[in-house]
Amino acid sequence: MKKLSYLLLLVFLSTMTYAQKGYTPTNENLENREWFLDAKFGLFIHWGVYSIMAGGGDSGVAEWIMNQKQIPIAQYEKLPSFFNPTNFDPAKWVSMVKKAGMKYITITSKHHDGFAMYDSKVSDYNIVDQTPYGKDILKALKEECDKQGVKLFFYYSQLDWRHPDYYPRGRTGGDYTGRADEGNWKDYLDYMNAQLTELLTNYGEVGGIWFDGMWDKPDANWYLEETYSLIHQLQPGTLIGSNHHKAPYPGEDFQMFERDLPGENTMGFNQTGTISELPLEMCETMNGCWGFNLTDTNYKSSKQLIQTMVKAAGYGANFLLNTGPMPNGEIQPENIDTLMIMGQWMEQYGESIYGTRKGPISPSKWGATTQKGNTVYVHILNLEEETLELPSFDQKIKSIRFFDDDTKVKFKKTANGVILQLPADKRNEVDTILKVEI
Ligand code: JFZ
Repeated sequence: MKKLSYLLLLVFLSTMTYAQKGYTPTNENLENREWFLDAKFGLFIHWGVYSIMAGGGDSGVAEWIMNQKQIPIAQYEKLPSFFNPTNFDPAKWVSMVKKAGMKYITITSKHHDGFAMYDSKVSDYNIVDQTPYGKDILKALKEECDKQGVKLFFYYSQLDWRHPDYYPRGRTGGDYTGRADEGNWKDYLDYMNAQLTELLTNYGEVGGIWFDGMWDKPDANWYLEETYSLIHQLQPGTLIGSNHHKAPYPGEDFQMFERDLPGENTMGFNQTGTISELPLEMCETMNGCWGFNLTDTNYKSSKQLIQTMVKAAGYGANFLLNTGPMPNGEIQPENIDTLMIMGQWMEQYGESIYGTRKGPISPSKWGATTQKGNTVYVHILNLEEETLELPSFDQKIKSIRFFDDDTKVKFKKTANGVILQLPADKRNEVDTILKVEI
């Protein structure tokens, strides 16, 4: 008897620590991971009632406005009645995504403010019940994605600034919200699981769930085992990823990096430095904000974004590029312009990105490499000199050609590898791509 209860305790403890312990992805899930690895480029969408505030004149504020400006729940709850995106045209959004060369969309189903952008039955704090618009935008978007062959992923915030049972509170969503100092954590998790069940039941095939917010309560027990196995039971093929900035937990199917290349930590978010064997994804903003901001015009150039995408691919990582749609339902014209330039680039050079894996030489200052079969693509992004020495590959080099005009690259063997001749007139301002046959 004693032995049995000890065993049960052990089982209990191990589920706490190990998330979805003993998780073996199904074949369908593994196939989706391959699809994900091939896809390389997706659109991140941060859209919610916070978009109406447009940052409130502060260039550093968007979807966090409730917390940053300490808006009590009772006041914030007025926002949904102003949300009426009459120009929302999912066909337009998805066509834009396709033209940009993107293969999937990850959209906020619920952000930290707790507002569901879909028809949730377990909470009336949602777009259908609370806004004059009254329609389920996730449903409309999913239908259009299915039509045009784009996969849809749902961002879901585990952190919730409004739910009374999100208690004890974490680092954010404190006293200003006006919530009582009580609540039942398990009830909150049940609520979250019920919302996830809705998302995985009512919207057909879901590409993935992109979790965020665990970092708000790093020491809490999130009972990941329950949540992850629920998701994989409902849809075994759905890819789970979480923005917890730690090494992946069992049950997760991909690893993400926020606003940094894998292994880098320029933003201070990615402290573990661990790069796992799972498929990787890096997310990035076009200006400095995720949600729509009227005054942040600090847009990254298409050149900069293409180069980051190429470097991400050099790590084998996808590039999830964000836009924050306006409250009228349209995408900012500046963002559309950038996406169209990236799409043209992908149309011309996609061969060196889609379907590739990381190349034999790790990304460094001068650029990155990708590989598909016997072809290695050398991407020269940043190089003043007209020569470049590459370390030797495992396999013998048969030929090296410039991607742009298919002419041969002159090279000399050295003790360490090869020295390439890269004359100025053969260089491409964004990315000089060499096709190396091995
Ligand atoms: C998170 C969200 O907070 C943000 O709104 C956006 O959705 C982004 C994609 O993900 O960003 C974070 C997450 C954690 C920290 C900061 C920003 N953190 O731990 O400081």
